[in-house]
Amino acid sequence: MEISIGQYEMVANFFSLTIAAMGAATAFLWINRSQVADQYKTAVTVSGLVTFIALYHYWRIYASWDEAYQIVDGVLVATGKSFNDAYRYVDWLLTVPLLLVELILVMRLTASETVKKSIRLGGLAAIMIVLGYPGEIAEAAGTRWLWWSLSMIPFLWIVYELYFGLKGAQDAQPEAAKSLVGKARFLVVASWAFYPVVFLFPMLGLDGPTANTFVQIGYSIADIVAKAVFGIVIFAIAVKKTQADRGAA
Ligand code: RET
Repeated sequence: MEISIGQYEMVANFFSLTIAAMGAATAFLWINRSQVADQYKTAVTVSGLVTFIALYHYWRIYASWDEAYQIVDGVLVATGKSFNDAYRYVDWLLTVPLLLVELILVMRLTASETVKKSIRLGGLAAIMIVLGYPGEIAEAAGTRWLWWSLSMIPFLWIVYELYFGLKGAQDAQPEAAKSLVGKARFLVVASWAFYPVVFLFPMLGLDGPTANTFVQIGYSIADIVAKAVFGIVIFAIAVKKTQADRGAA
Protein backbone atom coordinates (compact mmCIF):
# COMPACT_ATOMS: atom_id res chain seq x y z
CA MET A 1 0.00 0.00 0.00
CA GLU A 2 1.30 3.44 -0.95
CA ILE A 3 0.81 6.59 1.07
CA SER A 4 -2.00 8.91 0.00
CA ILE A 5 -1.49 12.30 -1.62
CA GLY A 6 -2.81 13.93 1.58
CA GLN A 7 -0.24 12.10 3.72
CA TYR A 8 2.53 12.88 1.27
CA GLU A 9 1.76 16.57 1.28
CA MET A 10 1.33 16.74 5.04
CA VAL A 11 4.79 15.26 5.57
CA ALA A 12 6.26 17.70 3.01
CA ASN A 13 4.61 20.58 4.89
CA PHE A 14 6.14 19.46 8.17
CA PHE A 15 9.59 19.18 6.60
CA SER A 16 9.14 22.69 5.24
CA LEU A 17 8.06 24.00 8.65
CA THR A 18 11.10 22.37 10.22
CA ILE A 19 13.43 24.01 7.69
CA ALA A 20 11.91 27.41 8.54
CA ALA A 21 12.16 26.82 12.30
CA MET A 22 15.80 25.69 12.11
CA GLY A 23 16.76 28.62 9.88
CA ALA A 24 15.04 31.15 12.13
CA ALA A 25 16.59 29.69 15.29
CA THR A 26 20.07 29.74 13.71
CA ALA A 27 19.74 33.40 12.74
CA PHE A 28 18.35 34.35 16.14
CA LEU A 29 21.07 32.56 18.10
CA TRP A 30 24.02 33.80 16.08
CA ILE A 31 22.78 37.39 15.79
CA ASN A 32 22.02 37.65 19.53
CA ARG A 33 25.23 36.00 20.65
CA SER A 34 26.66 39.42 21.59
CA GLN A 35 24.05 39.74 24.35
CA VAL A 36 25.80 37.17 26.53
CA ALA A 37 29.10 37.38 28.40
CA ASP A 38 32.20 35.85 26.80
CA GLN A 39 32.10 32.71 28.91
CA TYR A 40 28.64 31.77 27.55
CA LYS A 41 29.28 32.62 23.91
CA THR A 42 30.47 29.11 23.00
CA ALA A 43 27.25 27.57 24.35
CA VAL A 44 25.18 29.94 22.18
CA THR A 45 27.40 29.36 19.13
CA VAL A 46 27.03 25.60 19.51
CA SER A 47 23.24 25.96 19.85
CA GLY A 48 23.20 27.77 16.51
CA LEU A 49 25.48 25.15 14.96
CA VAL A 50 23.03 22.43 15.94
CA THR A 51 20.10 24.19 14.27
CA PHE A 52 22.29 25.02 11.25
CA ILE A 53 23.30 21.37 10.78
CA ALA A 54 19.61 20.44 11.08
CA LEU A 55 18.68 23.12 8.54
CA TYR A 56 21.01 21.48 6.01
CA HIS A 57 19.76 17.97 6.74
CA TYR A 58 16.08 18.89 6.57
CA TRP A 59 16.79 20.54 3.22
CA ARG A 60 18.18 17.20 2.02
CA ILE A 61 15.36 15.25 3.70
CA TYR A 62 12.77 17.44 1.94
CA ALA A 63 14.50 16.96 -1.41
CA SER A 64 14.70 13.20 -0.91
CA TRP A 65 10.99 13.02 0.01
CA ASP A 66 10.16 15.16 -3.01
CA GLU A 67 12.11 12.89 -5.35
CA ALA A 68 10.75 9.65 -3.92
CA TYR A 69 7.19 10.23 -5.23
CA GLN A 70 5.47 11.80 -8.15
CA ILE A 71 1.85 12.70 -8.79
CA VAL A 72 0.79 11.27 -12.14
CA ASP A 73 -2.80 11.87 -13.31
CA GLY A 74 -3.88 12.63 -9.77
CA VAL A 75 -2.29 9.45 -8.37
CA LEU A 76 0.79 9.31 -6.16
CA VAL A 77 3.40 6.92 -7.52
CA ALA A 78 6.78 5.94 -6.16
CA THR A 79 9.55 7.04 -8.53
CA GLY A 80 11.84 4.21 -7.52
CA LYS A 81 14.25 6.59 -5.80
CA SER A 82 13.85 5.59 -2.20
CA PHE A 83 13.48 8.11 0.61
CA ASN A 84 16.79 8.40 2.45
CA ASP A 85 16.40 7.91 6.20
CA ALA A 86 20.16 8.15 6.69
CA TYR A 87 20.12 11.98 6.62
CA ARG A 88 18.15 11.96 9.85
CA TYR A 89 20.52 9.57 11.58
CA VAL A 90 23.65 11.37 10.39
CA ASP A 91 22.05 14.59 11.63
CA TRP A 92 21.47 13.07 15.06
CA LEU A 93 24.95 11.62 15.16
CA LEU A 94 26.34 15.14 14.83
CA THR A 95 23.77 17.16 16.73
CA VAL A 96 22.86 15.02 19.73
CA PRO A 97 26.38 15.04 21.24
CA LEU A 98 26.54 18.80 20.49
CA LEU A 99 23.23 19.38 22.27
CA LEU A 100 24.61 17.70 25.36
CA VAL A 101 27.77 19.79 25.15
CA GLU A 102 25.57 22.92 24.89
CA LEU A 103 23.83 22.09 28.15
CA ILE A 104 27.07 21.17 29.92
CA LEU A 105 28.82 24.35 28.70
CA VAL A 106 26.11 26.70 29.88
CA MET A 107 26.35 25.17 33.36
CA ARG A 108 29.97 26.26 33.61
CA LEU A 109 31.25 23.30 35.58
CA THR A 110 34.98 22.99 36.22
CA ALA A 111 37.06 22.42 33.08
CA SER A 112 37.77 18.79 33.92
CA GLU A 113 34.09 18.05 34.75
CA THR A 114 33.07 19.69 31.47
CA VAL A 115 35.43 17.52 29.42
CA LYS A 116 34.60 14.34 31.35
CA LYS A 117 30.83 14.76 31.09
CA SER A 118 30.95 15.85 27.45
CA ILE A 119 32.96 12.82 26.40
CA ARG A 120 30.91 10.35 28.40
CA LEU A 121 27.46 11.67 27.47
CA GLY A 122 28.44 12.50 23.88
CA GLY A 123 29.88 9.00 23.43
CA LEU A 124 26.79 7.33 24.86
CA ALA A 125 24.59 9.43 22.56
CA ALA A 126 26.58 8.33 19.51
CA ILE A 127 26.23 4.66 20.53
CA MET A 128 22.48 5.15 21.04
CA ILE A 129 22.02 6.52 17.50
CA VAL A 130 24.22 3.91 15.82
CA LEU A 131 22.27 1.12 17.56
CA GLY A 132 18.93 2.65 16.49
CA TYR A 133 19.67 2.87 12.75
CA PRO A 134 19.57 -0.84 11.80
CA GLY A 135 16.15 -0.97 13.48
CA GLU A 136 14.86 2.13 11.72
CA ILE A 137 15.54 0.74 8.26
CA ALA A 138 14.28 -2.77 9.11
CA GLU A 139 10.77 -3.91 8.23
CA ALA A 140 10.49 -6.94 10.49
CA ALA A 141 9.02 -6.11 13.90
CA GLY A 142 11.41 -8.50 15.66
CA THR A 143 14.46 -6.76 14.21
CA ARG A 144 13.06 -3.36 15.11
CA TRP A 145 12.38 -4.39 18.71
CA LEU A 146 15.88 -5.85 19.04
CA TRP A 147 17.68 -2.64 18.01
CA TRP A 148 15.21 -0.50 19.90
CA SER A 149 15.97 -2.42 23.09
CA LEU A 150 19.72 -2.16 22.57
CA SER A 151 19.50 1.57 21.84
CA MET A 152 17.37 2.08 24.97
CA ILE A 153 20.32 1.07 27.18
CA PRO A 154 22.52 4.12 26.41
CA PHE A 155 19.35 6.22 26.16
CA LEU A 156 18.25 5.43 29.73
CA TRP A 157 21.79 5.88 30.96
CA ILE A 158 21.97 9.40 29.45
CA VAL A 159 18.56 10.39 30.78
CA TYR A 160 19.55 9.18 34.24
CA GLU A 161 22.85 11.08 34.14
CA LEU A 162 21.20 14.24 32.90
CA TYR A 163 18.40 14.19 35.33
CA PHE A 164 20.24 13.17 38.45
CA GLY A 165 23.87 13.91 37.56
CA LEU A 166 23.12 17.51 36.64
CA LYS A 167 20.84 18.09 39.63
CA GLY A 168 23.86 19.05 41.75
CA ALA A 169 25.05 21.41 39.05
CA GLN A 170 21.62 23.01 38.92
CA ASP A 171 21.66 23.66 42.66
CA ALA A 172 24.96 25.49 42.23
CA GLN A 173 23.54 27.89 39.62
CA PRO A 174 22.85 31.54 40.49
CA GLU A 175 19.33 32.05 41.86
CA ALA A 176 18.13 33.87 38.72
CA ALA A 177 19.10 30.96 36.42
CA LYS A 178 18.08 28.05 38.65
CA SER A 179 14.53 27.61 37.46
CA LEU A 180 15.50 28.01 33.79
CA VAL A 181 18.25 25.39 34.13
CA GLY A 182 15.64 23.13 35.72
CA LYS A 183 13.37 23.75 32.73
CA ALA A 184 16.21 22.92 30.33
CA ARG A 185 16.83 19.62 32.13
CA PHE A 186 13.15 18.83 31.96
CA LEU A 187 12.92 19.85 28.28
CA VAL A 188 15.80 17.52 27.38
CA VAL A 189 14.23 14.56 29.11
CA ALA A 190 10.70 15.25 27.81
CA SER A 191 11.73 15.91 24.19
CA TRP A 192 14.16 12.99 24.08
CA ALA A 193 11.56 10.59 25.44
CA PHE A 194 9.52 11.33 22.32
CA TYR A 195 12.00 9.66 19.93
CA PRO A 196 11.88 6.03 21.11
CA VAL A 197 8.07 6.34 21.17
CA VAL A 198 7.92 7.65 17.59
CA PHE A 199 10.19 4.76 16.55
CA LEU A 200 7.52 2.35 17.84
CA PHE A 201 4.66 3.71 15.68
CA PRO A 202 5.12 1.08 12.93
CA MET A 203 4.91 -1.64 15.58
CA LEU A 204 1.64 -0.47 17.09
CA GLY A 205 -0.65 -1.96 14.48
CA LEU A 206 -1.00 1.18 12.32
CA ASP A 207 -1.02 0.52 8.59
CA GLY A 208 2.35 1.16 6.87
CA PRO A 209 1.60 4.53 5.22
CA THR A 210 -0.07 5.95 8.34
CA ALA A 211 2.79 4.79 10.55
CA ASN A 212 5.34 6.27 8.15
CA THR A 213 3.49 9.60 8.08
CA PHE A 214 3.37 9.73 11.88
CA VAL A 215 7.05 8.79 12.16
CA GLN A 216 8.16 11.60 9.83
CA ILE A 217 5.92 14.19 11.48
CA GLY A 218 6.77 12.95 14.98
CA TYR A 219 10.53 13.19 14.44
CA SER A 220 10.13 16.65 12.86
CA ILE A 221 8.23 18.03 15.85
CA ALA A 222 10.64 16.39 18.29
CA ASP A 223 13.60 17.90 16.41
CA ILE A 224 12.08 21.39 16.50
CA VAL A 225 11.59 21.13 20.28
CA ALA A 226 14.90 19.41 21.06
CA LYS A 227 17.01 21.73 18.88
CA ALA A 228 15.33 25.09 18.20
CA VAL A 229 13.23 25.54 21.35
CA PHE A 230 15.98 24.04 23.49
CA GLY A 231 18.56 26.35 21.87
CA ILE A 232 16.46 29.39 22.78
CA VAL A 233 16.20 28.16 26.38
CA ILE A 234 19.99 27.77 26.49
CA PHE A 235 20.30 31.34 25.18
CA ALA A 236 17.87 32.60 27.85
CA ILE A 237 19.91 30.86 30.56
CA ALA A 238 23.09 32.48 29.23
CA VAL A 239 21.41 35.92 29.33
CA LYS A 240 20.21 35.39 32.92
CA LYS A 241 23.62 34.19 34.04
CA THR A 242 25.30 37.14 32.31
CA GLN A 243 23.04 39.50 34.25
CA ALA A 244 23.64 37.63 37.51
CA ASP A 245 27.44 37.70 36.98
CA ARG A 246 27.34 41.45 36.26
CA GLY A 247 25.12 42.13 39.27
CA ALA A 248 27.53 40.22 41.47
CA ALA A 249 30.59 42.05 40.16
C1 RET B 1 16.18 5.83 18.44
C2 RET B 1 16.04 4.34 18.16
C3 RET B 1 15.13 3.65 19.06
C4 RET B 1 15.54 3.75 20.48
C5 RET B 1 15.98 5.11 20.86
C6 RET B 1 16.23 6.12 19.93
C7 RET B 1 16.53 7.44 20.47
C8 RET B 1 16.71 8.57 19.83
C9 RET B 1 16.91 9.85 20.41
C10 RET B 1 17.20 10.85 19.58
C11 RET B 1 17.37 12.17 19.97
C12 RET B 1 17.54 13.07 19.03
C13 RET B 1 17.66 14.46 19.26
C14 RET B 1 17.77 15.18 18.17
C15 RET B 1 17.75 16.56 18.16
O1 RET B 1 18.70 17.19 17.91
C16 RET B 1 17.50 6.22 17.80
C17 RET B 1 15.02 6.55 17.77
C18 RET B 1 16.19 5.34 22.34
C19 RET B 1 16.82 10.04 21.88
C20 RET B 1 17.64 15.03 20.61
